[in-house]
Amino acid sequence: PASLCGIWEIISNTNFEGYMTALINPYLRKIAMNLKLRKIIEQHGDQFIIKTMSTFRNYTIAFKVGQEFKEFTKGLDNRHMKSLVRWEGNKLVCEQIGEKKNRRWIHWIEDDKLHLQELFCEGQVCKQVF
Ligand code: RET
Repeated sequence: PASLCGIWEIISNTNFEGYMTALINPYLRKIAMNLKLRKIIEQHGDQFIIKTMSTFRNYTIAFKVGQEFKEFTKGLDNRHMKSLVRWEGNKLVCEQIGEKKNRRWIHWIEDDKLHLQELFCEGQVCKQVF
């Protein structure tokens, strides 16, 4: 599998507001809009720890590719999901099954940058580059 290891600083964030509109209240949204996000990815084979860091709050997930895990988006939208990550070529794809339809994210490396695309059912697509 590809390596996504590293400390990644955000360089662009497209339609983060749209994505958050589907998930959280306007108050939290306003705070989140102004955060400079950083991803810290630790990877040993198919075992991952992904930390989304900010001065306001951090969000961490740990999983093994191909193994369903219970995800609770603590401090984000506080929802419970069953999540499953798998490789699609060199892309890391996560399906998040829960209250929100078509919730998923995709990670990949391109031109030495970390791309993160988070999709949403209501047609919202947020695209972040680190
Ligand atoms: C923070 C701060 C509080 C408000 C919001 C946040 C958003 C976090 C997001 C994390 C996504 C993580 C993913 C990890 C997968 O590798 C920073 C917790 C809204 C959107 C997709």
